Amino acid sequence: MSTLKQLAEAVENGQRNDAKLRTQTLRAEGRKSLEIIEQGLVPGVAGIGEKFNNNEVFVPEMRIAARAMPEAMPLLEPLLAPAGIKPKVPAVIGPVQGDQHDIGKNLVAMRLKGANFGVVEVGPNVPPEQFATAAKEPNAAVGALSALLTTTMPALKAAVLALRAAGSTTVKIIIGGGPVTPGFASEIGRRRLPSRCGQRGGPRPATRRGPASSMRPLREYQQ
Ligand code: B12
Repeated sequence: MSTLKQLAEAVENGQRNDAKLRTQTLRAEGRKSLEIIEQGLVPGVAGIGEKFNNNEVFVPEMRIAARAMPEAMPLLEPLLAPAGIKPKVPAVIGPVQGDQHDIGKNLVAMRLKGANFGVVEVGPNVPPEQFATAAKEPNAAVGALSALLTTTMPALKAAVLALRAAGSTTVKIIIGGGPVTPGFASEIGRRRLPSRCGQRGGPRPATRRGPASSMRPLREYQQ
């Protein structure tokens, strides 16, 4: 028997093995993958962020807690992105230059895979030209970029410009990360994409015509 709260605490305290075991137990007890992520793993990471904010812990503790997440995620990913489905829309995703935060990016990548995108993951800390190179070969239709630091937000714009300069004028861009606001998105030229695009229920399978958008509560923007 394990609870989502106990899982969150295990992540927050950086207890990797415990986090993994609790994730396994919750799955075995019939909890849905998304429920485990959204109500167990993510609150655990948010909890350590709160403590960091209040100067109760410092970077080393935050780093230890962050490592608990990749222990648990591989147990859930196959359930969100079923095997044997040929991805329809190529997408490239990564945190921008100077940004090491990739937990949220990994979650978004999982959701994109689950919605039938062929996801190329790069980074973290991805220079603009690396985005362009990564997008070229699969002829990516979607560029998904993140910045978790106020100081790396300008790199979002540089990455978008690089993707466009590489010749992909039709690439759809979605950006995300804590400090990203609708105001910033329009400042760098994005048009806001409604969070669920009028859809009901879970992710819509991707089509060649563009990205599905149902990764609530992600902040999503499209140019
Ligand atoms: C874990 C963590 C770290 C880990 C990162 C490990 C890793 N592999 O990711 C480590 C310890 C390395 C770290 C380092 C630092 N961190 Co830090 N970190 C965090 C923390 C606690 C959690 C981030 C996280 O993973 N959250 C959980 C995920 C699920 O949420 P998320 O990332 O926001 O993702 C969601 C959305 O943003 C969005 N999203 C995310 N990515 C994408 C991508 C796309 C395409 C889209 C559409 C959406 C999207 O969807 C996700 C799901 O909803 C936050 C605090 C917080 N509460 O956010 C601080 C925080 C982001 N860090 C902060 C700081 C200051 C730092 C350091 C500078 C600390 C230091 N002095 O060294 C360094 C910077 C390192 C660097 N160069 O990047 C500050 C940033 C302040 C600011 N506004 O600039 C925060 C907010 C802490 C704080 N309260 O002060 N950090």
